[in-house]
Amino acid sequence: MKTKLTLAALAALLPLSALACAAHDPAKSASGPETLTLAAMTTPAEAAPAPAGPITVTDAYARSANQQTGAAFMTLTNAGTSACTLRGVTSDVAQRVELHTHKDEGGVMKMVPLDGATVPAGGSHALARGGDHVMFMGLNRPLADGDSVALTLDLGDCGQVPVTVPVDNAAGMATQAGGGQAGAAKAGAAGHAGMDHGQAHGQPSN
Ligand SMILES: [Cu+2]
Repeated sequence: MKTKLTLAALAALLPLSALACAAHDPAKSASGPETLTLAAMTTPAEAAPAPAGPITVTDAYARSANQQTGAAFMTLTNAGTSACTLRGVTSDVAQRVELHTHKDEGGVMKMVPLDGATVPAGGSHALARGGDHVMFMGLNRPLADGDSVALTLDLGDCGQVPVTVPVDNAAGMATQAGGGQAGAAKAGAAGHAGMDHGQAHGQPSN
């Protein structure tokens, strides 16, 4: 009854052509307001992951080795009583954001995709130079010192954790940046067999 009254009121304000459309598809027209109402009622409960989850993030920083790629590092600490696993990271800073780790293969450090990084209950796990890291591929903007990058960490049952990561390009640049770049370049596409971002990753930018 309410819906009909609302439609009638709307129809009175619409031109004849629109009125005809509404008349031809009353079900569709009627579903609009109801859907909106439902969404308004359910969104708050569903969209608010527990803000005080078990995971805290410290010592986070991001850097880029060139204009195409970058990475973020941080320490995740789990105050909970069960392990949490970082499954993925999202950000609008790059076209692709992936979890990677480094793997020593015959003395050559290769970057390989990582399914998840587990943070033990009551413990911590570091995403660090030469190890696990958040990889940015296809940067949408340059990462300049003083900038910050907004990330959302997907920790599954442990929640979605938003993090604002400051850019510090100088952090460890002399060691790992050079080594990582050279290693990845030497490894070539083999380091990313099965991945299709070899070109954007570990090779000198133009
Ligand atoms: Cu990587």
